[in-house]
Amino acid sequence: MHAPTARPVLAGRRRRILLALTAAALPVVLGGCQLPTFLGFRGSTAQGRDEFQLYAGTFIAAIVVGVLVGGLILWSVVRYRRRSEDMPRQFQYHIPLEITYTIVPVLIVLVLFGFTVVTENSVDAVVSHPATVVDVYAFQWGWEFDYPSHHVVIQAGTTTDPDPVGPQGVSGPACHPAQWCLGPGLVLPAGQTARIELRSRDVVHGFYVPEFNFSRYAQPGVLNEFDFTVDKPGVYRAQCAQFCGLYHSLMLFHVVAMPPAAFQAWLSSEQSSQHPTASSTQ
Ligand SMILES: [Cu+2]
Repeated sequence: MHAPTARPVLAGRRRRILLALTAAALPVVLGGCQLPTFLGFRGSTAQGRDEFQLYAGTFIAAIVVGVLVGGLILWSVVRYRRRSEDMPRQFQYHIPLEITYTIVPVLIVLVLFGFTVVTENSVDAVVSHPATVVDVYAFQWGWEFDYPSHHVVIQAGTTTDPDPVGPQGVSGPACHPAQWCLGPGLVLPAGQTARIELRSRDVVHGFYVPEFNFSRYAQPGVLNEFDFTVDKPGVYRAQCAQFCGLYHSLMLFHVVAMPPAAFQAWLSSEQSSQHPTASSTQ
């Protein structure tokens, strides 16, 4: 039985703990600072940023649940530690409590599921008029990037080119530092929406661009379509993420996002260098 004066003391302590927690959380919430990355990428595309929001939100929810559960466990261990040989009060038929801890996790899962569906829909959405369309083919062991509107083909296989440093079709300042330029370059216009049409020529491969928070299977007989809207010009490392045989680990590529004008200039120069006779007769 509690003494009648214990309640205000407990309430005061609870208020102080709540104030301390609020004070600790306020700088993060109101400070205008960015969320931590939680060991992930913020996403360098419009789609990748949506993924990051979902990932960060899920991570924060997990931290809140973890701290709450861990705190309650610690509190009950200390508060209700053994003090005598008497049997403590039993609560196994506390129906309201049991209903609460059944419903709350179900609600958490439903909320996370809802956010996941909304995010997946926005990431999978394709625009009706992309700025460019690239046919991407994965094969053992390399990548091919076709720009059908300009008949430009960029291809490199790591078995035929044992030193894949240096992209085909991309050179100069876009390719620094060189170690980020492994494999062939998938060149896209920055700030515009590009459509990728992904296929495999043989086995299942994985098209993975870590900084885009994006991975998709390249499956034989299946066309996977998706859009990228890369935020800024830059070079983004990428690789096959599905074990596909002997040289899987060398199946690297990279995405080069260029300002739209530079992208068009690159496309035109590739077109004239790959089809010199066609361009001379135009
Ligand atoms: Cu692979």
